Amino acid sequence: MNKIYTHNKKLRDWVDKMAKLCQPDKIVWIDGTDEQRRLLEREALETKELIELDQNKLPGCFLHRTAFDDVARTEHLTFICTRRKHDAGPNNNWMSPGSAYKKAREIFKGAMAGRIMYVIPFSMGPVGSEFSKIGVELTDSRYVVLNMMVMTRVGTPVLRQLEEKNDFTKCLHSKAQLDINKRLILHFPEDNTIWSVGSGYGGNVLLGKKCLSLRIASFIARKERWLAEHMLIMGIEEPNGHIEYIAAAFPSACGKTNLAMLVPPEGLKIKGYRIWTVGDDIAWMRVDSDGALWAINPESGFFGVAPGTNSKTNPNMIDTIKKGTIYTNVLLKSDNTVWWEGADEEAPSEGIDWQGRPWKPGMRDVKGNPVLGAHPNARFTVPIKNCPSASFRLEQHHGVPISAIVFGGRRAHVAPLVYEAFNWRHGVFIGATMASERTAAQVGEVGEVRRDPMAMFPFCGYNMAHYFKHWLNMGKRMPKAPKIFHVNWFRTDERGKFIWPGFTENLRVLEWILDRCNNKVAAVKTAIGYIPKLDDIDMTGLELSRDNLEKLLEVKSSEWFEELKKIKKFFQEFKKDLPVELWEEFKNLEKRVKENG
Ligand code: GTP
Ligand code: SPV
Ligand code: MN
Repeated sequence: MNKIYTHNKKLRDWVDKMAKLCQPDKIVWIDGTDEQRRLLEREALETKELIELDQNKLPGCFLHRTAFDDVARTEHLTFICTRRKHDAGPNNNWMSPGSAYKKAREIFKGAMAGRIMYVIPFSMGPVGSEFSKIGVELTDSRYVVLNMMVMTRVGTPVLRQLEEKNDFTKCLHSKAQLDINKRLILHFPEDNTIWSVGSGYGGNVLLGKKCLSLRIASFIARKERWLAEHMLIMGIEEPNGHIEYIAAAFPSACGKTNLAMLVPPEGLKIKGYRIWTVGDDIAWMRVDSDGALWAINPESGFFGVAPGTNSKTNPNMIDTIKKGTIYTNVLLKSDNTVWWEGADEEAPSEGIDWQGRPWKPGMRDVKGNPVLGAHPNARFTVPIKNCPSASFRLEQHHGVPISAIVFGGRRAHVAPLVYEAFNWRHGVFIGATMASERTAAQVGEVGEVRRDPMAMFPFCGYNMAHYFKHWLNMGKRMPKAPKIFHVNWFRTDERGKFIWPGFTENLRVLEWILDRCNNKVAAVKTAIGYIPKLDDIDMTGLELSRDNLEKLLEVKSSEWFEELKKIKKFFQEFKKDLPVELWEEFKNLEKRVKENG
């Protein structure tokens, strides 16, 4: 064992106990220094966990390939292990803590033999902020250590915090055999513990992210009366220099990263907007003494979707990932740089695909489907500070005040481009009834519409009916509650093509949202909420017919009747736990849709 850097007995005892179980050859404490990171990189190159990219073109950049069946979060293997099943709710897979520990212990037993166990002390949120939470992850994966060093604040400063308090999330991870049949992602909110085994992929193993910052944190947040959400946070600097912040919840791979760092479109540039990125995935939000909602991003890096990222869709990200980036499951070009579907350049004439096989454009598999160079859920890990639009308030312990909460989904039909809730309670209903087409971010059928309340369905660490109640209560405690909106960039026409150009152009919709927050424009009342008057969306420089804009904002009663049926079915799953306020909102919506015919 290398030097123990802590006097914290609870931490030392736990590390010892887990080492006895996993039987590593050695224990290494992560101090978070550049020196240690470089050593880990060198070792990872030797073991082939990482491939070195061209260090002139892409300094500090590496490529990692996962196992072919370990490419996304495995929700069916993810469990909330509370003593009572009811506390996990119908939204979660549940296992009793006793049987979960027992099952996983069998897989962890001796799993680190021949390997090193790394001890990663990490802070979610600025070190020392009273809003931050500390975790310690034990892992036998260098890839995990290197990713955690980007995504969270790690090392000695965090251990120093732990000298004074005993409160940390115990996170145990082992790749074990990377066997999908022996893979478990277990959360024990009552023990402040996470056990993940058998995977080496992103959200399954970077335990500070979805496991701690959403599933465990949401459980804690309900008790401590704050919100842990799957939301981006961005600042929109108005021409007069004033910055308004919004938080937006879209399901996985539905556009958070892209929106959080957008560059204003040509037509609006003259107005002088500037975007500041605070976060692209997770927001922790509290009611402050001023009665407003304040948010921090607990992470310090992006773990973003590569395919589709190019200098048109996301120029800031293209700048961000030129250095210090770990690429996962993208295509390796013969010049030792990387490529993915939807990158700036045409497909290279040859390369090595995400599974490590020789690749050429136009290749087809046995079923006749195109063979992709990069996996659709290929990602990059990169520090936020690389981003040209990184907010200057990232390290501020207090975060930023939120003017608007924006919910959004990927819906070919039903949901219009944008609408506004009548009030907080109605806004909670809109969030609770969100739905979206499945993406490649989780294992399962892509395209299928599923309910994904507040984009938190896979991440709420307790009974979602209680989560809805918590949201309703939060509104009552906030004299200056943000306004709530819903957006949908993904409406399609008869031919299945997106009507709205999206990406940079989304600022036009945010502009309306802020105008509404500042009572600058009136709106049209519809059955589902307020929608913009056509002339209130600034279309300068955008070629989109008025006809199409009308189509984007259309609220079709026939579609909403169908939607109501689905919402009812979804709500019924929560039985008596569903807050009556949401059933009231349901009835109100039903009535309004009927009145509209
Ligand atoms: P997670 O990291 O999984 O939580 O996802 P995310 O919400 O941050 O998604 P991201 O911004 O990475 O976007 C995922 C996919 O959506 C990419 O393929 C984007 O190209 C696409 N996308 C993002 N914004 C838009 C948009 O405005 N319009 C359209 N049509 N596609 C978009
Ligand atoms: C998501 O799936 O929402 C992500 C990526 O942000 S992962 O970290 O794998 O959860
Ligand atoms: Mn996410």
